[in-house]
Amino acid sequence: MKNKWAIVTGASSGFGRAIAEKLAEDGMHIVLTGRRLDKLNECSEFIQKKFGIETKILNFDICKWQECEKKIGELQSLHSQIEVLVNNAGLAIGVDKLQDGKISDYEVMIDTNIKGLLYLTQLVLPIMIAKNSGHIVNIGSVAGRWTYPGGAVYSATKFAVRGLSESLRMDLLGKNIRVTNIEPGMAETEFSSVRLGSIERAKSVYRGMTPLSARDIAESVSWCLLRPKHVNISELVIYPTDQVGVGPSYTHRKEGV
Ligand code: NDP
Ligand code: 8X3
Repeated sequence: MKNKWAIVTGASSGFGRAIAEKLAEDGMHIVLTGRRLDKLNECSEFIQKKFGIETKILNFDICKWQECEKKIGELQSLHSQIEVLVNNAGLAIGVDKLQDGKISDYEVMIDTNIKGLLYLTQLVLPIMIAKNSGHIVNIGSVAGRWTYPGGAVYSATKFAVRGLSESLRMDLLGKNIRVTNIEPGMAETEFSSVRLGSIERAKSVYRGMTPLSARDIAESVSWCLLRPKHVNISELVIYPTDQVGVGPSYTHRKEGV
């Protein structure tokens, strides 16, 4: 992985930040993407200093095709070294039942989790195909396998990530490009604050249980990337030990906490 570049979307927080750090630790140079420039700058400085690797920041909204096209176009000089795309940027908004939710929230989830992932993949694939080498890691979710009340549209977007990952692996047969779908359960990042709109409400999601950490997922991404080139880890479902399914009834919580 030395002298190779990885593009990590949503590197301004949570999994993306931890993945950027772990891949930098593995010796990769990192393209950091996201909308919050201050957070990307902070991550960039931190990993450059700590691991002595190079970074490039692409500050854009993944929902906007023209911004994606323009920003990925800035990577021309790195084409021969781009080996990895981690499609991580994503979010859930709200926990309303389908009939009660807002169309605008549904659109944001679909635009980010499906269309954004598709845009970046479409833009980066020709670079990988041209050099007959690459690895695309999609961050799906256990919600892409099992659903729960109030999770319809988020779940649907992650089912789409699973479908796209499966199809892409088939379309790329013979091109020496690996495709991995990582499907985490509950992990404490900014995910629940974004979804529920408050840090206090987010805290209650993890009350009395031990969630996954962003580092847990970053280490799994690194492990998949570091398998020999003939080994493609197609899917990884990763639950915290205290969670065995999606939805409240499948989470173990300590009494009185
Ligand atoms: P965070 O909220 O901590 O991080 C989400 C990241 O996505 C941020 O860096 C954010 O950057 C980026 N992002 C969101 N919208 C956009 C956009 N329009 N354009 C560019 N970047 C965007 O959550 P997580 O780290 O937990 O989430 C990462 C992925 O993991 C998501 O796909 C999520 O669905 C998935 N996941 C999370 C789980 C969890 O329990 N935490 C479990 C399973 C899957 P910025 O705001 O700066 O643009
Ligand atoms: C989110 C996973 O279990 O919190 O992608 O719904 S879960």
